[in-house]
Amino acid sequence: MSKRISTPLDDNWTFKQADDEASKFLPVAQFPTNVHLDLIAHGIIADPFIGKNENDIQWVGEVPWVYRTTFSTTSLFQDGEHAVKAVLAFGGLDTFSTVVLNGIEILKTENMFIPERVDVTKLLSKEVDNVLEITFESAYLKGCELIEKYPDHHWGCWNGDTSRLAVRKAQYHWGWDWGPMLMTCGPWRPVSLEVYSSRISDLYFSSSVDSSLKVAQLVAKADIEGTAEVVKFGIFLKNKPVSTQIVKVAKSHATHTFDIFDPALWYPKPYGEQPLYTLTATVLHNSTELDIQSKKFGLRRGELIQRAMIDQPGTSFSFQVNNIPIFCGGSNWIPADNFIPRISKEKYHDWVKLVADGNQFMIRVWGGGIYEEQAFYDACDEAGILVWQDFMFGCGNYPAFPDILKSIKREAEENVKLLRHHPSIIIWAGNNEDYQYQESNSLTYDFENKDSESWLKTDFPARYIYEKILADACSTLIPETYYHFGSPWSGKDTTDPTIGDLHQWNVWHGSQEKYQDFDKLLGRFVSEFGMEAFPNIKTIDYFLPLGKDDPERYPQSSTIDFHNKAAGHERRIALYLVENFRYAPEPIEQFIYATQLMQAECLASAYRLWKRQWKGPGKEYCGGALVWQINDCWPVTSWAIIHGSRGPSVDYFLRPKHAYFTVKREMAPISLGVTRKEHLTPKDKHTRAYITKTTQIEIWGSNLTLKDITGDVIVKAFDVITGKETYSKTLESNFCLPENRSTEVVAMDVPVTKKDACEEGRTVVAAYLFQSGKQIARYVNWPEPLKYVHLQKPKHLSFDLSEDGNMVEIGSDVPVKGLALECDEEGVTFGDNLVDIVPGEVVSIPVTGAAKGTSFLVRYLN
Ligand code: BMA
Repeated sequence: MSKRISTPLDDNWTFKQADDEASKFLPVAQFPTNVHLDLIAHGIIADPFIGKNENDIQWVGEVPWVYRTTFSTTSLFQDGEHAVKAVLAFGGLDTFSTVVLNGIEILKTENMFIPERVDVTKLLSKEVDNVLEITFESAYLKGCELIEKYPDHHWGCWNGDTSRLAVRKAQYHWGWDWGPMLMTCGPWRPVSLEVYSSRISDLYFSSSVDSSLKVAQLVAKADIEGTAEVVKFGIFLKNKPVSTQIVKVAKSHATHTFDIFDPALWYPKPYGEQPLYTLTATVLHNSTELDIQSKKFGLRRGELIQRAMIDQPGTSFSFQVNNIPIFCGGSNWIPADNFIPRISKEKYHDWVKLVADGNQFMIRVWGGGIYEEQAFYDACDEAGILVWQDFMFGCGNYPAFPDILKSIKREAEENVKLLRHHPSIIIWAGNNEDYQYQESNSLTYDFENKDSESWLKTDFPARYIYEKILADACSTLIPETYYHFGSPWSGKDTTDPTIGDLHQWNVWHGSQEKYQDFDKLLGRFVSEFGMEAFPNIKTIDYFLPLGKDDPERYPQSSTIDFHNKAAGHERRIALYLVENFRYAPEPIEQFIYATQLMQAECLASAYRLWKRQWKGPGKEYCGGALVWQINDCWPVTSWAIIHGSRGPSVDYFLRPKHAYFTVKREMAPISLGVTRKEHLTPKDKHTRAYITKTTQIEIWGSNLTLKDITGDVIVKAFDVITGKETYSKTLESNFCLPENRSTEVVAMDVPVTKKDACEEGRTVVAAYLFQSGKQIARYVNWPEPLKYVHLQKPKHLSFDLSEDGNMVEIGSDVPVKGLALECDEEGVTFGDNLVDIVPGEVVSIPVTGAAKGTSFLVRYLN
C-alpha cells in the first residue's frame, strides 16, 4: 500500500460550443476556468467589462459548452498495485454539467457550490490516454424550465431574473444592482485525480476556550476512508510541536481530545495577535504513511451577546472575542470578479489587507455571491478580520421542490465542512434579505408555527431552508458557532430596530433620509447601509472604449449610466449632492470628486454616530456597522468604497474611493466626534416671530482600546471667510475616556463672537484631543448643509512632500473642506485622504511611491 497521491488535472484542456458542429476545440486560457475567460482570450467575444459589450455577448449564456482534457494513467498501473482506488475530484462545476470519462457518463451536477468525487478505478485506461469531457448546459434556460415545471410557486425577486431562484449558482451571475449579467459556466474550481488505498476524507475539530482564557480544548477528529489502523494527530505552533497522539481507528473514525494550557489566543486585529496552530493527521497502516492532511486553526472564545440593556429597549447584538466586547466596524463583501478563476490568492490577500489597513475588522460575505475561496478566509485569519458568513441566498422567494432541497442540504453541509476551521468566521446567516422580501410581498409567515413540514405548503416555503435545513446543518456540524436565520433578522421578523441586525437603507433607498440623521436610524447592529460614488477617473477611462477621447466621457452619458446598475441612481446621487454641495456635472473629474466627497461624508457620519452609541457594559446600543459594500466585481459606479477590477496596464487595480479614508479615521482606535444641532425655543406656544435659536455642538470621544485614556480636549473656532481664529479653549483637562466605549465630553453653543449675527453659519469648529502635548485625535465640524457655507479659495495653500518622502504636509490660511490629493503616477498611494484643514495647523497625509518632483493635484470643496 502506498501513500495517497493527488494530481491536479490542469493541462491539455480545450473547449468549444457544444451545439456547434462546425466549431473546433480551442485551448483554454487557464485552469480552472470559465467560458467567458476562454472566449475573451481567443478574441471570440469582446471584453464584457468595456463599454456596452455586456449586451452583445448574452448569447454565451444561452448555449451549451463542452470542456475536454486527456490524461495518462499508465504509470499508475505499472507496479501491479491492486488495493488502490482512483477518484476524480471536482472542486466545483458551474453548474448543470454532465461528466463523461472515456465515453461513459460518470456524473451529473446541478449545484456549482458542491465539490464532487467519483470513483473511476475501473474506468481508467491502462494503455491509452483517458478522455474527460464535461458538458455545461445553459443555467439560465434550465432555470426558466424549472419555473415552468413549478408554476405554483410564487416566483419573485429583487435583482436579477427569477430563473436564478431555481438554480444553485452564484446569484449575482444574473446581474445585480452593481453588476452585469454574465451567465458563465465551466470547471471553476480545480479538478484532480486522487489515487490511494486509504485517505482522510475529513479532518476537523471542535474547540473551546474556558472563560479564564487559560485552558483550551481541541477535540481533533478524522474520518477515514479505506483500511487504516491508526491516525497520528499532531498540533504545532510556529512549526514547533505542541502535542501529538496516536489513536486507533474505529468505525472509520479517529478522535482525540487535546487540552492546551496557556493557549496562544487568536484576536481580532486591534486586540492582539493572530497565532495560527496547525493540526495534522497522518494515517498509518503497518507503519506506512498512507495519507497526511493538515488544517490551520486559531483558538478563541467567540460569543454573540444578545441581552437586555440599561435605558433602552430590545437587546444588544454584539460580538465578544476572548471576553472582549467588540464594536464591529467593517463592510460587506461581494465576489471580487464576475470571473472568479482569475482572482489569485495574492489578490485576496491584498484585498483583505486593504480592509484591515482601513481600521475595519469585520467582513460580511454576502449571500448573493459565493462561499469564498479558501485564500480569502486564510487572509482574514491572518489579518485578524472577523467574518460574518451568509449562506448563498438573496433577495427573493426561493422554491423548495424536493430536488433543490436535497441539493441545498448537501451544499450547506459541504461548505460548512470546508470552512469550519477558520477562526475568523464568527457567525453564519441563512440568507440576505429573503425575510424582507417575504414581508414586503406579504408571503405567509407565522412565527408561532413550528411545524417545519407545514412551511413547505405555504407560499414562503424557503422558511424550511433557513430554519430547518441550514439550522440543522449548523447545529450538527458547528454547534459552537451562532447561526442567524437571515440578515437582517430581529428575532421574529426583520422590522424591530432594537433587536438583531438591521439593513439601514433609508438613506439612499427607502425614505431617502438625510445622512446627517443617521443617529435617528440606529440599529443594534447595522449589517448594511451605503451610499454610491463614482469610481476614479482612471477606471472610467478604462471602461470607455475610446478612453480619454471617448465622446461619452461625461457623467450622464449613456455608457457611464450603463456602468451603474442601480435603479434610480441618477436621481439619488443628484438628490444627495444637491442637498449638500455646490457642484457641477463638468468637468467629470470634479464631479467624481463631488460624489466621492458626498459618499465619504455620508458613511463617516454613520460610523461616527453609531459608534457613539457603543457606550460600554450594558449600553451596547449599537454593536457594529458594516458598510455596503467594500468592493466591486467590474468597473462600475456603485456603493463600493474601494474600487477593484481588472485593468489595462495592471492585471488588477485596487483604488480606494475617498470614503475608505474617512471610514478609516472614524474607526481609528481613538477618535473624536462632533455634531451640530439647532434648538428652537418659542417664547410662547403660538408665536412664529419670537423664537430663540441656538446652535449647539456636542462633542464625544470614542476609545476602542482596552485602556482608559486621559487627555485635554481643546476646541477652536474659525471664521470660514476670513480664516481668523475666533475661539480657542481647553475645555477639559485630563478628561478620561474609559476603555472600549464612547463617552460624551461636552455640549455647548457654537462659539461665536457676536450673538444674533448668524455667525454659526460661518463658524468652523475644530476639536482636538491632546495627551502629554501630543495630538491623538482631531475632528473638524462644519455648518451644514455645506452648500450654504461661503467657502473660500485659500490664498496660501501648501502641500509639500516631507524630507523623507513619506508625508505630504498640508497647510492653509482659510478652512478647507475635503482636501483630496491626487497623483497620476502609477504606484503612488496615500495612507489618508480627503482631509479638512483649518488655519494654523499642518495636516500630514502618508504617501508611498512619491519622490521629489512627483506632482500632486489637489481638489477641495468650493
Ligand atoms: C442590499 C444588498 C444587495 C444590494 C444592496 C444595494 O440590501 O443586500 O442586495 O445590492 O442592498 O441595493
